[in-house]
Order: sequence, then C-alpha cells, then structure tokens
Amino acid sequence: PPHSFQNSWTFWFDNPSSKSNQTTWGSSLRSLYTFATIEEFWSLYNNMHPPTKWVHGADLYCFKHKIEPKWEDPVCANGGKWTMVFPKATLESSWLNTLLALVGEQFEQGDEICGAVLNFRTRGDKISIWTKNAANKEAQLSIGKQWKELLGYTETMGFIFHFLSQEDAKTLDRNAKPQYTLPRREKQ
Ligand code: M7G
Repeated sequence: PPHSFQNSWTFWFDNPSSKSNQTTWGSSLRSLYTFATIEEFWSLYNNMHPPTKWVHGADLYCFKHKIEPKWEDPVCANGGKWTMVFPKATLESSWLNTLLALVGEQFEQGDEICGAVLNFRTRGDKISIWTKNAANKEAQLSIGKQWKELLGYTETMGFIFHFLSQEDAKTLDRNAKPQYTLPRREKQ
C-alpha cells in the first residue's frame, strides 16, 4: 500500500520575470503538483531540476495543500519565516533534508508550519520555513532550533514576521528586521 503523509503538500514555482515590482508580485506564481505519499514525493523530486540548475530570481515552494505561499493567505498572514542562506555546495541536500523533515512531520511544532521556500538569488540562495503564528515565540524558537540542528547550520538565523501590524498588512511595507534570532555557533 502507498505510504501516506499526514498532510498533502503542493509544489509551487515562480519565475523571476514579473517580480520587478510589488503590484505584480504573485502573477506568475503557479502550483505545480500536489502529493500525499512518499512514492509520489520521490517521483516528483527525482524529476525536478536539481536546485543548482534553477535560474536566479526563481522561487520553489513546498506548502501544505490549500495554503497559498503568500503573506496574504489567511493561514500565513499572522505568520513569519526562519531563513538560512546556503552556498551552492550544500543547497540541494539542505533543501531535500528540509522537505523530508516537513513531509515526515519531524517537527515537534509541525502544526505551526505552512511550508518551505527555496529562493534562488545571486546574492545567496536561501531556504525559509514559513509558520502560522509569529507571535507565538516559543513555537517559533522550537522550530528554528530543531531545523538549525537538523541541517547543522552554524550561522546566525533570523525570524521575520510577514507583517508587524494590520497597518503594515495594508501597505505591504514590511519591516525586515528579525524579531527572533538564533545565534551563530562555532564549528566543532
Ligand atoms: P523575497 O522573494 O521573499 O526576497 O521578496 P528577496 O528580497 O530575496 O527577493 C522580494 C519581494 O517580493 C518583496 O519585497 C515583495 O515585494 C515581494 N513578495 C515576496 N513575497 C513572498 C510576497 C508575498 O507573499 N506577497 C506579496 N504581496 N509580495 C511578496
């Protein structure tokens, strides 16, 4: 029998062409595939370009089914994200390990998680985990610590609220300063 996940998940993709300004952001964001079993996950993952081959400016998302990977989605609107920056050498394994931890429900605060995103950027490729209730500091720290530990990430890591207030939500003017941080750790 197929091995079902607790949640169904959807891959989304956005290409860089329409990202020049805020008013058109999201117009090229597309859902690609939804999967619910480990078999489906591997057949999709194995047929995707490896993360090192995507174009700069592109975004690849894996979100719980029915949650749109936008700050404006009602489930995401009060949330935020933890972000890690990676060199190309460790990007693919970090992305895969993040996905496996998500779909396998490895996080103690897994209900808090919306999904993960991979941003391909010339100034440094990034992986973020998006969560639901940014104000719940304890839950955010639990996810951040567990994720950092899982990937053996040693750099400082910050958690940013999508919106700091309702006013902020209306103007989409974000304060990009991290609200929570986990410190740098020296390699052993
Ligand atoms: P990014 O792609 O998260 O980071 O956001 P980057 O700076 O590494 O490229 C870039 C810009 O895209 C933001 O400043 C927003 O203008 C826009 N943007 C990104 N996201 C995820 C959203 C979103 O969910 N909603 C809206 N309205 N704009 C977004």
